[in-house]
Amino acid sequence: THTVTEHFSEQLSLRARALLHGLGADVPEPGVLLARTPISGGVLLPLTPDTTADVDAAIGRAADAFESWRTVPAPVRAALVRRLSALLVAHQDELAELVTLEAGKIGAEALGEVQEMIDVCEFAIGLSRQLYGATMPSERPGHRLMETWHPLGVVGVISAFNFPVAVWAWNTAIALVCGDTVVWKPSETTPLTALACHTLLRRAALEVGADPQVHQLVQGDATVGEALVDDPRVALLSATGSVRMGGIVAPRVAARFGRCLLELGGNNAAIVAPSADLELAVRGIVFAAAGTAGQRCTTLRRLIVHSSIADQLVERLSSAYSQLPVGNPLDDGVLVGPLINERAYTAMQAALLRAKDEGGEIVCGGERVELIGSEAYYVRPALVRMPAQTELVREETFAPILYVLTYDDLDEAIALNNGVTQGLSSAIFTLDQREAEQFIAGSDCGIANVNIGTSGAEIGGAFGGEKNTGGGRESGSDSWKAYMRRATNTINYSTELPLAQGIHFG
Ligand code: UN1
Repeated sequence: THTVTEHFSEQLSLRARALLHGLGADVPEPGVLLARTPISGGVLLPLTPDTTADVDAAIGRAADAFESWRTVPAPVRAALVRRLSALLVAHQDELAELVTLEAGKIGAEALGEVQEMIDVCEFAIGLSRQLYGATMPSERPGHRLMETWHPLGVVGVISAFNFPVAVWAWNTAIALVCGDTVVWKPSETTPLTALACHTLLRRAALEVGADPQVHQLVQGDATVGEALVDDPRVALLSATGSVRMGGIVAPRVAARFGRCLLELGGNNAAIVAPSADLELAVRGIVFAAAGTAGQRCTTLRRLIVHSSIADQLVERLSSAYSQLPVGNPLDDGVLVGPLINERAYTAMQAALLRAKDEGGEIVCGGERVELIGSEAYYVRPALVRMPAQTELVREETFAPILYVLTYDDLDEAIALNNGVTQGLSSAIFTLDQREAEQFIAGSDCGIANVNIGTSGAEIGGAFGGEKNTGGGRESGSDSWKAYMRRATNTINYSTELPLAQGIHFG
């Protein structure tokens, strides 16, 4: 029998094919890698995964392409990124819709993700004329001491399902202007958006006369990623994903003295102080905690509220939560789309059970909403009061659960903020400048915000976190330095040969 859900899944599959066609990508060879949509749980398209031999060949092509790409002047390399940016502008709607189909993001967030790609392209274009090295005074007469930055080599990019296109763009736009070539292994959950990005970049390369081999796409499961991790031709491995994945990747890359750039889990907290503008805080909290169905690495997972306002804030939040439209992310007005898959749903339910065991009270949410068949996992975002920062609260569950804790003095709140192994993002809501500054100085995270939530960073800043989050920085500011190697140069323009440290030799 042909169910309504099956029929709907077929329509989504046809839509995915049409979008790929519009984006210029060929329908891939069918195989065992199944691109699914979390909207219905159905299959969009079957793809053929790459073998380790394919990965080896792709790294070889990227390594060969590097030999000439590194000699192209950086502002000329930027032409490729400029063309990519123009193609992204032209295809923003189609690519965003593909992100919605494959990752389940609502339209506004999917468009925002493509905007983030365009933004980082613009940043990289400007950066291509600003890969500055320092000069410093030499202690010797007739000498110049300086630093120059050089292309690094092949960059391996491993990305996650939740930002299937923006995180690739952060890495690739910067790596390309830095003179590197890229081999990308996307999440096996989002192979179609990856194919679309790869196609757009290849097209941009052909249109500006750049070598299309500067970018390689390899698709498949962990064995494909491992082939990148272990290959000595991959100079930098930039990986986004779980702490568990980073724990496997980092020592293997280190064992061959490769470089790693890690963006791992977050367990982000916001402190709400007595002086906070509660109306603004509620809006910031709801976007950060329930937006993207709780599936950002920057998602707000812990709320640390001053005990004098806790009841009032929880009430306002629970009323805001009850009005959140959960549903098909293709529909206008929906704010919370599906979880990525059954595993995410099971993990969420297990966490909620444990919360009760650990003395928690589920204020609202957490239940499944069966909207589109039995293989799609829609949930109401959960708000859970906890008596303390228990073991569960210290873990990252990649689902929309916000744990609420209380505090009495700010030092205690900052200690709670820092009392987890992850160190990505953090925030405080306060109108007291002294508290805001104490928090900025005291938070041990890579991101510390005031009067906005933990998620939704702009590309201009360096993005990343400390501790188990991995320590890497991507995107803006001087993150480009991770994608280049530095040489220190001493130039003698005198006729003498004075030695440093005043040494006389002979
Ligand atoms: C991620 O979830 O991996 O700050 C990245 C944000 C986005 C990026 C999140 N700009 O929420």
